[in-house]
Amino acid sequence: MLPTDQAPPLVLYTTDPLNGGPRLEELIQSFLTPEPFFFVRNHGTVPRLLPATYRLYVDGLVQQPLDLSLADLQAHYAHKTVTATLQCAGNRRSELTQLAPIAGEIPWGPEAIGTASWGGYPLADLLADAGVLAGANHVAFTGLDQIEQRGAVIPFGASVSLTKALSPEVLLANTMNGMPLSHTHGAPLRVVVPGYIGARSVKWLGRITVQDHPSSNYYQAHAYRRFAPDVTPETADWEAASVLEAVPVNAAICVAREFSQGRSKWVLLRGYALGSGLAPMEQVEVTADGGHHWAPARFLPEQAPWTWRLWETELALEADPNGVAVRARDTLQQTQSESLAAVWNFKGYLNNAWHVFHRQEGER
Ligand SMILES: Nc1nc2c(c(=O)[nH]1)N[C@H]1C(S)=C(S)[C@@H](COP(=O)(O)O)O[C@H]1N2
Ligand SMILES: [Mo]
Repeated sequence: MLPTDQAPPLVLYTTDPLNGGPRLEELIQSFLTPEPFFFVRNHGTVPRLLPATYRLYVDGLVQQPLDLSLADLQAHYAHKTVTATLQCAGNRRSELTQLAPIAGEIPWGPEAIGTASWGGYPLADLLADAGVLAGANHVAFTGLDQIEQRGAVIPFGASVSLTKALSPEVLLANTMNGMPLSHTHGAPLRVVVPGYIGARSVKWLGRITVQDHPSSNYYQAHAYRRFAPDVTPETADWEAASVLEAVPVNAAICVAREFSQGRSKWVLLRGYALGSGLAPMEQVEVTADGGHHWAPARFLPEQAPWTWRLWETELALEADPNGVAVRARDTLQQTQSESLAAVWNFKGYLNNAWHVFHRQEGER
């Protein structure tokens, strides 16, 4: 393997569409993820939109449809900053494939996650200007990408409830960590929906539609659905399956570094923990014996309402750190499943079983 300072920041799964994430050690180097180390999840080719000709449309169940340039947005709306973690629904999918293969999906380790300070215009402010009409329940976002999907070319799209859309944390972002948004992360404008799966944070935003029903875009109506462990692609009832939305409590071990002190051997563990943002994280614990004994980890000081917490701890350990596991809990006492089998689903979404460290994964 190349030394880290010469290796590119992202390890790619596919190049077109561009999909990749950082090495785990680098993922948790800082509370805010530097843009080069922020995972990239694309369903199609990255569009390179020209700021000068870019328009954002707001339509549907509104009194006054809007047609805005970037200059209009800048002139009429307050620019705010929200620090938020984005996590792909497929984060930690690779562990699920230990139980059964998951075809046609990216085998993400725990690296499909990142935290940024996003700067942008509150969606609620645009909706207030447009005037939401009675009967509206959902706000749909349509991207300007062109994705080949089952013989057709479609944009990426998603929706959130009107209630979430009006929440102050939901932004139309044009900056990331104080820098202009990059093409790969959605320039010139993307949605950021803190607390929800990454797929709701539509990049290259072209249109916002206020409507009485959820988005009928393939990626919301069909793709990102949660099924019980016993459901197969053949038995799946797509319409009845629950829509993925808020992210569950989750944690991962990103670094396990062995060291000795005197005669005893230790391992330094570091990682991240997060929940939906509705409640702060309360505790992270690690176990070296399959869950019989748990030791608490220390949170690093930085925190914000919609972000992960980084944590670390040292464990006395004679054996190598393979098999050490982590679990987290929030102040509502929401926690994680012990077993992968309990959370297994054939699309491999939202794996939040206890994360068991394996050396290869940490070194990826
Ligand atoms: N237009 C568009 N928006 C998109 C996607 C996409 O393919 N096209 N991918 C989504 C998914 S599944 C995730 S997890 C996040 C990833 O954002 P990032 O690439 O900035 O990390 O973007 C979301 N927004
Ligand atoms: Mo995603």
